[in-house]
Amino acid sequence: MLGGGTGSGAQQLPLDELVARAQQLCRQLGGAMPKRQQQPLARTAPPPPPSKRVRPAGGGGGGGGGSGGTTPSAIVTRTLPSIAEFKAQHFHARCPVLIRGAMQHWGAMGGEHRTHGGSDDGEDDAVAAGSAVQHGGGWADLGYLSRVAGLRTVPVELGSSYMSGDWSQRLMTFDEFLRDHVLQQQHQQQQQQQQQQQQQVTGYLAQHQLFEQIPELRRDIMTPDYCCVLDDDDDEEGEEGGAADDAGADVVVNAWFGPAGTKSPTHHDPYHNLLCQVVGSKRVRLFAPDCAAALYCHEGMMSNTSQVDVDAPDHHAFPLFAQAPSSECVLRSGEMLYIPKGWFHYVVSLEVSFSVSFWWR
Ligand SMILES: O=C(O)CCC(=O)C(=O)O
Repeated sequence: MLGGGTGSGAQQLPLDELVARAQQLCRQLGGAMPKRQQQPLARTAPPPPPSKRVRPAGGGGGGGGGSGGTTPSAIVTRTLPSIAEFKAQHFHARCPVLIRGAMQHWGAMGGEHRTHGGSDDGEDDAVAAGSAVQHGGGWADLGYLSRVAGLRTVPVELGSSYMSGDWSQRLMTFDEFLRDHVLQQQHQQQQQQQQQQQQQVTGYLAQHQLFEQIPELRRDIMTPDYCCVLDDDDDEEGEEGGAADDAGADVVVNAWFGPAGTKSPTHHDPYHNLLCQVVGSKRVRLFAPDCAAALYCHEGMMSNTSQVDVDAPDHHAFPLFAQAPSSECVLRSGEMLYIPKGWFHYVVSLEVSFSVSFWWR
């Protein structure tokens, strides 16, 4: 379906509606997202690209293997902790944890779960389109994603990172994104010897509420029960730390889909986060909130984002960084990482990667 075929899950929309929907999506992004700033789309054709994040002068860049700062420690790993364990040992303790064994039932993973989305949001359409589990391969099968989402318009970030000078954002169809930024890179990697150092612009479908836009894909994932754990002053969960019936009611769910080499600079968000890795893997480095001084955040709009490239730090400009303790993991398919509210995170994809983040307060 790449290159413009017709999928049963896709729709052709008039331009006006497309722009209106893009505006709505961007408003949703803006309402929930402190990290990436945005400007409204003009209601004219062709629409200018939405700008979720303000670009400061100068930029990030940066390279590969961990260097600088103290040597990161390993992030604690647990297999399917109970809600009570998660709450006491990680949520209240504000202690990151990598959780295994909590996603294999997702349709997106090729597992057997599909939520019952209710009668009015197209369950029958989704069945007709073929769910991930019916298809068997989950989201690792890009053909399935193309069939369900191929003709839909999505905002794609272009450039090495959202703080780099070359950063921009463009609306394109999901199929164009797959073809030009995901498959293209896989193809180049397979043919490395023929690669003429041709600079491929990194495209990242980042921090986008794709599942509001495409309910078929929402049915392939499940809000983790851990998201029902709240701070004691607004604790509404079930008795004895059990999951509340409306677990996930106020959870913001974002998609992060891209090739190897996408980079999210070190930043923090005002949400607890379960970053769930569906396809591929990412290297994630974490710094506690009390490292803020050593991370030299930008001033103004991007004051949640560090100026330090943690993989290639400038120790003269940022001398305190060398003392900042951090922890690190490679987050692999089927694993979720709990990032406590306010913790700084730096994320680099190691291969084609599709993650889903669940943010809650
Ligand atoms: O995966 C990424 O690139 C960044 C994820 C992130 O920043 C988040 O989930 O808040």
